[in-house]
Amino acid sequence: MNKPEGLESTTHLLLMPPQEGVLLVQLNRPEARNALTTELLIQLAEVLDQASLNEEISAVVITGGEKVFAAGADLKQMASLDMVGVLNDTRPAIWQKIACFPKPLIAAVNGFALGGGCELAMHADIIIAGDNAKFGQPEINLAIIPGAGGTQRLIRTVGKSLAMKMVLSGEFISAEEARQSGLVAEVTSPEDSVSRAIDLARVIAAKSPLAIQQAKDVLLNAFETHLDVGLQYERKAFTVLAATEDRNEGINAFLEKRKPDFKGR
Ligand code: DAK
Repeated sequence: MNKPEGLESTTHLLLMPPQEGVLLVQLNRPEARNALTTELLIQLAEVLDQASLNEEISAVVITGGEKVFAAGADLKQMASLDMVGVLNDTRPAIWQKIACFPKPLIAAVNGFALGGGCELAMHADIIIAGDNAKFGQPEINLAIIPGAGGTQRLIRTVGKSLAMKMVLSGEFISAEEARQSGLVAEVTSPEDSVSRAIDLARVIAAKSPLAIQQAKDVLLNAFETHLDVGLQYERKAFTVLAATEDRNEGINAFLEKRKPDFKGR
């Protein structure tokens, strides 16, 4: 399959041509352990923006290197930012774009996911980790704190005690600890993490894109709201889906004992 228009590898990202609705994006700054420069983040946000508009893409897998997923914010860039520089920094807006990607995003993490690297993994909807993965928020060692949602997403995901331990001590957790705490969905061998993430993304890509979009939206909304409001939000989304062709197709296909053919309508 040819690469869809606008979806080409960039200086910091390698893109594999989408197959079965899944785009694979690999962070590609091995010389700097995939440290997240502003340029890299802009490129990632642009790729996700293109992917969100592209009907050939139903899900995205993001990965890094074999030994380092991403070493966090680029400290050479960060060193030059004073307080006014941080106040005027464009990166929060770029992170926000990544957070708003409406299609499923799966991270396949091998090796270190540190600081902004751990935060990037937490922007994914699902994390598959190689058993050599290490997750950490070591910003405290630099006399700073996480700045791309690390404090907020970590505590909501792993709970207070572990989040406090990671953020206050800078200590890393293993892939298995990350799985036990709910940060990671599955642990595989390092060689298998990307293929497992792609397989899972393909399973998701075969569903109705409308139902997937609504499910992701409603699930993420649970972080933002009280249970009663979240339940109302779920009901509205459920109601909206009742008006789709895909929903009729899904139920009819089950009753007629055949595979559904979802059209995204
Ligand atoms: N930035 C820049 N360069 C880095 C880097 C980083 N984060 N991490 C590694 N490198 C560079 C090293 O400087 C070295 O470059 P050269 O000396 O060759 O020029 C090269 O990559 C290889 O590094 P190592 O020799 O250290 O490689 P190892 O394989 O031995 O170790 C490592 C890999 C990932 C364990 C280690 O490199 C490491 O500990 N790196 C730093 C991890 C870290 O402290 N990360 C937290 C960064 S702070 C915000 C958004 C986000 C953030 C803040 C604000 N806003 C929107 C407000 C996030 C902050 C952070 O992430």
